[in-house]
Amino acid sequence: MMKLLSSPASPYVRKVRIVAAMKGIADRIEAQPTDTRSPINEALQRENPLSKIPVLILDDGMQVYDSRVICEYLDTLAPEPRLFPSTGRERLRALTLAALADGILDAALLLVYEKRYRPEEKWVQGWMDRQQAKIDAALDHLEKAPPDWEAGPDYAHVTLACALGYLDFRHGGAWRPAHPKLMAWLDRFSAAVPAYAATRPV
Ligand SMILES: N[C@@H](CCC(=O)N[C@@H](CS)C(=O)NCC(=O)O)C(=O)O
Repeated sequence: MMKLLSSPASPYVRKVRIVAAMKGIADRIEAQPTDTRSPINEALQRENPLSKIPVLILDDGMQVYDSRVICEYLDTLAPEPRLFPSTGRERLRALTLAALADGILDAALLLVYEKRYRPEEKWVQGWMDRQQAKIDAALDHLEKAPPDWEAGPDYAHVTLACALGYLDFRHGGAWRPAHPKLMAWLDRFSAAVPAYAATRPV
């Protein structure tokens, strides 16, 4: 049995859980609740020196991170559905969209960490505005032409859905009114991938 160092609130862990469900291999992975808030969690640091989750621990003890690498590994464990296009422009398109969605997530997480780990008198508004501007520009770009899929959603779509889900969870869904096409896109994704609703963060 593989182990996944996890938290139900983590959007990066959510990506992995959705991919595992889509590949039909969720029962081969045991979630191991992992604390990332304490100043140092030595057990986590031993598995990943960056002290970040998710970490997938393979049956032979090998540690795999980060979420993209884990998802790409899981994609090799069952043939269908193919979640990472193997070559060419399709692969480039998927990885670039996934990088954009991960970038939204990274900026949204930094905004949460600014408030969680720094005292209020040290919050830097200009820096927070800078992160928010990245999120807003990425969403505006995606709103012009939300990414479609043919056979079914792939890894990039999973990543975007998790980014939007995190904006709902930690940022009050403030992205929604200005992005109606993306809202409809997320509804379509959710209908196509039941694991999305099943992994709603708590
Ligand atoms: N690029 C990483 C990001 C992982 C990440 O930042 N995870 C957060 C939880 S949502 C974490 O472990 N944070 C603890 C920390 O940064 O100290 C991935 O895709 O897995």
